[in-house]
Amino acid sequence: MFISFEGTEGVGKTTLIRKLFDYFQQQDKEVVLTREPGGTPLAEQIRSLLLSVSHDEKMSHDTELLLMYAARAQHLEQIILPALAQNKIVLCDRFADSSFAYQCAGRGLSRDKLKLLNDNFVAKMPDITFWLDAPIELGMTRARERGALDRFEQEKVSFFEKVRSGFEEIHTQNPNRMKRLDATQSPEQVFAAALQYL
Ligand code: Z5A
Repeated sequence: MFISFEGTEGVGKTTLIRKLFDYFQQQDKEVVLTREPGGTPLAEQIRSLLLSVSHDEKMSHDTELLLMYAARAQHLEQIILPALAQNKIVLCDRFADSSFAYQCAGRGLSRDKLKLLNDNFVAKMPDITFWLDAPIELGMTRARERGALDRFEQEKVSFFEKVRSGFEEIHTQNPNRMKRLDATQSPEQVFAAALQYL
């Protein structure tokens, strides 16, 4: 089973994934915990490029989109597809829905570009996607308590509002795959809701 976790920054994806990872391990299930962009050494290098704020030039939105998919292609081939072929559970912190929400809804890139990439380079979509949803300010406050901000985290609230509406749109169009979780609840409540759904 391939399970992805989506949402705007600081909503608690990583916290939930760790709890589910521990839960599945206690059940003696074979489970892989991974993330996007990243998940392999090469894809993690691409992640550094994407998140770094130290570029002398502004990264174009098209470059950002293509780097996301370069990392994803590597991640799918090296980690996700082999793990699924071995009947492992894959828990993935963000996947292709983030590209729709951030690059299309957020940055304003065309859906045709995204469709072209998804059709050609994404052989498998998640079986279940948890969308952790909370007001933008709440996630920002949680994330900002950690310190230095990456290139995405430096965006304004208005950008993240567009991203959130992107996730809302995916949810409306894929009610069977995407489950919305109320991320304003405590980590324990979010975990319990995810587990009950699974
Ligand atoms: N991106 C993209 O644009 N296009 C793509 O296709 C992909 C990604 C795949 C990196 O992602 C960036 O890449 C991302 C979108 C872009 N940028 N943004 N924004 P990332 O997942 O690494 O970055 P992130 O979303 O900023 O992750 P995050 O800030 O680590 O958030 P999180 O994983 O959802 O939250 P957390 O680490 O579990 O929790 C944050 C803090 O809140 C932490 O101190 C927790 O202890 C606390 N927390 C967690 N849950 C709770 C609850 N329920 N109550 C109270 N406190 C909580």
